[in-house]
Amino acid sequence: MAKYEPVLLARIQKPNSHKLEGYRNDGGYSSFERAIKELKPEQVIDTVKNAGLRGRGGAGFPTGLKWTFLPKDHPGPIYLCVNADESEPCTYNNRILMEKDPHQVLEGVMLACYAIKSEKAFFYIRYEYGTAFRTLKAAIEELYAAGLLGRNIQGTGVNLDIVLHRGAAAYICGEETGLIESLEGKRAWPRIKPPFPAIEGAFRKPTIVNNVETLACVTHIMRKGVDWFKSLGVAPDPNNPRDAGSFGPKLYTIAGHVNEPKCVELPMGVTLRELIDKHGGGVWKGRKVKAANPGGLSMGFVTESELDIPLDFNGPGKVGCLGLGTAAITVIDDQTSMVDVLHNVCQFYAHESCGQCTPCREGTGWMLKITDRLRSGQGRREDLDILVEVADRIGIMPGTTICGLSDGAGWPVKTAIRKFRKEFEDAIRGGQPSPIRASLPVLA
Ligand code: L3W
Ligand code: SF4
Repeated sequence: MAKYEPVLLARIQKPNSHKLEGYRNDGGYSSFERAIKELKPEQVIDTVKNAGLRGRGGAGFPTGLKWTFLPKDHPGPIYLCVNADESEPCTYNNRILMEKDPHQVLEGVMLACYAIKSEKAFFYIRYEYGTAFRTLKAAIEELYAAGLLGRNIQGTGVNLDIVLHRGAAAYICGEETGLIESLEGKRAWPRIKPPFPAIEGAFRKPTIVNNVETLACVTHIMRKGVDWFKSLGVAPDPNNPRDAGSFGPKLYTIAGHVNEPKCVELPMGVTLRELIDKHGGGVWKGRKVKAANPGGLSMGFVTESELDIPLDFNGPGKVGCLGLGTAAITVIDDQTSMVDVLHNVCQFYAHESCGQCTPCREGTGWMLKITDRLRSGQGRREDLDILVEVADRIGIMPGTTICGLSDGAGWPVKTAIRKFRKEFEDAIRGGQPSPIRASLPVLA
């Protein structure tokens, strides 16, 4: 492949890349000014639809299509919520965009608001992201001072406010209806859908929730055009009439047991192996890959022999994972116990389940108890089948829960047991506690 020139990360090495002046000098906000002066909102929606942009937050839902779900001729208000509650383990692509080039994200927010006829955007940012919060706050203030936000922007009659809202420090705040509840000042308990937020969202008004990277892509689609966006990535599978393709640039984060953890921008469809070996500097300490997450913990695990799958919206599904998720790669080396890894995973979901739905609350707790037993050398032969059965039953897909957290909790368990079963069986047969267990607190 010819050398790829980054677009989303193009400016991050520049001095003061977060400041309005530099962004303006690089052509920033020209797309927004052109849109509000020359284009109808529907034209912006059509452009984003034609580009085939799919959401970068995890589900890959077509962005332009989501915008069209808003009720027609609604008297308003209509809201945009920016989902910046980035909490999927090892995912930090949004943080880099917000800290290093916040104006490209804000221009996407402004274009999206113009497209959906919203006069107010709520920017919900993960509590732990202090630097990004301060950077965005300053960037939004710059926009008000420059007359790019507020009332009657540049005499066009367009009004727009952006409200920055600091999150409540829980994984579930990133689930779109949990985010909305939290924004409204309540506990982030996800809502039953339908109604989807596009019909009834923040403050019971029609609301679009989009991820930070998705909105940054909107900026570049409006600047560089549909053909440019569609020239990158992977075209729809001709054998699958429901496939919408995986177009455009993508940020991949590489973490775990690699020599050079980093965030890289590449066209959709790069393989896991290329990301680990070429961009992540290979596995640390001269070791080999045992397992990896192809796109966030919730997607499940792949084995070393599955590293050649392309990371587009379809690739991970071909090896039994949930999907591309957040495109966050976590590498696990061949010296690491999968029993320990899975125990760590189960701790995360049991802690983060909001507890509303019995299958999720109890299921994540059971999975933690069983993996704790396996780690302590007290595992039973039937434990592995029980784990898979619980993981299979607690999802929104079989329809037992309100949100997707329970699905996300199940996939790493199912894939770890199915793909590394012998290692778990050996641990049960050996009856030895994990060697590092002695230094860790025993869970109840
Ligand atoms: C109107 C319909 N709107 C769907 C909208 C819906 C939402 C979007 C996708 O995310 C993923 C999970 C993990 N009318 C609609 C409709 N929509 N049908 O489309 O909806 P959905 O339900 O497919 O997914 P979701 O619940 O929004 C779940 C990923 O998120 N995940 C990641 C978490 C962490 C991060 C992060 O750190 N950045 O995202 C965790 O599970 O991939 O598949 O807007 O309203 N008929
Ligand atoms: Fe809460 Fe889990 Fe139910 Fe989601 S599935 S609403 S996290 S209990």
